[in-house]
Amino acid sequence: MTVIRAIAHTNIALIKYWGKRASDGQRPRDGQRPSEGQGPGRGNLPAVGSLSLTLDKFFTTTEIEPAEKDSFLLEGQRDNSRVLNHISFFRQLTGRNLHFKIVSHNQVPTAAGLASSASGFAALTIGLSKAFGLDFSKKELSRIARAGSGSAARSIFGGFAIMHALEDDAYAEAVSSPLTFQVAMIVVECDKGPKSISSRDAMNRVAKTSVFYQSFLDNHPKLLNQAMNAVQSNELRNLGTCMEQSTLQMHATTLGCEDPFWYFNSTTIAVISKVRTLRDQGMDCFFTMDAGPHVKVLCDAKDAPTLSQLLSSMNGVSRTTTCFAGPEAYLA
Ligand code: 2P0
Repeated sequence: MTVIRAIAHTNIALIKYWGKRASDGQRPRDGQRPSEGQGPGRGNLPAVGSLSLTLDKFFTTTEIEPAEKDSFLLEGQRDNSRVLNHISFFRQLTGRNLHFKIVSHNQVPTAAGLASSASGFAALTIGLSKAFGLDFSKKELSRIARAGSGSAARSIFGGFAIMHALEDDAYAEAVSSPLTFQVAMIVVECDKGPKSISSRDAMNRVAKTSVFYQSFLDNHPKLLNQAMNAVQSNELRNLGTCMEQSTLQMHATTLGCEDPFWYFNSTTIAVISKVRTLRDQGMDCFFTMDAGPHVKVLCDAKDAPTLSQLLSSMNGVSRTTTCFAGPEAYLA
């Protein structure tokens, strides 16, 4: 077997996945661990659906070749039990006792709230699928990617993708929309270095102790539905409004924990304020944040050069990257 090379692009959730489904379909109770690592259909089920945009500029490249035993290097560093579990899952699925050397590179700051696990597990999933001689549908690939990392299910697809969170299953599918080719997303880096609390740890803390988590769950279906309608009917403003509500509701949950925490820093707040001011002045631009201090600004593609210039000159902003809709995951 020659080396298999898989590439997947990162995605940013416009409507956020935040928290995992407990085995009984309720939020986890004290002391109850969410199910994880059990493979498609069962492991790592999100508590809510989500809607995302895959980006062109940030991606993971993963090379897979046969070996005596499994190994995984990310940017030259030995890593990570979740990846090794993913290989084991494919062995169990196929009954084939194959082992691989896997080497990944991120064209995205690793673990900085810019969704490197999404592109990482999507690339790994399509690469391993090929390595084990499987021919899965995209829906099935997205299910398997999800077991590795929830957001990875959406990176199997290009453009907009919706993640369906069912009672005992979850997978993503593509959403076609004229907006795919009309929007840009400016990634505004507001800090350097890795995030302080991983999203997995954060979600678990929120689900167990946040007084605001149930409100987040209760309001989520309506928001997802409105955002889907906006994407399908080509309404950037409605989409942007739902997107901002979703991110603020997600971040509010961290403030409601017994041991509160937050991902914002002063630059994050300044950038959000600037986006709101520009909107008041007539520009269609909308913010979102994930499990890190960076801000992603959704806008009309024609406004991206002006907006990027305005945001990159702000104090504390280390870099801006203007992204457009990216492709589905593929073998190169
Ligand atoms: C999202 N995030 O929808 C949300 C919004 C971060 C904030 O999915 O535990 O790395 O591997 O399933 O996918 C990041 O969490 O979590 C994430 P796991 P993941 O994009």
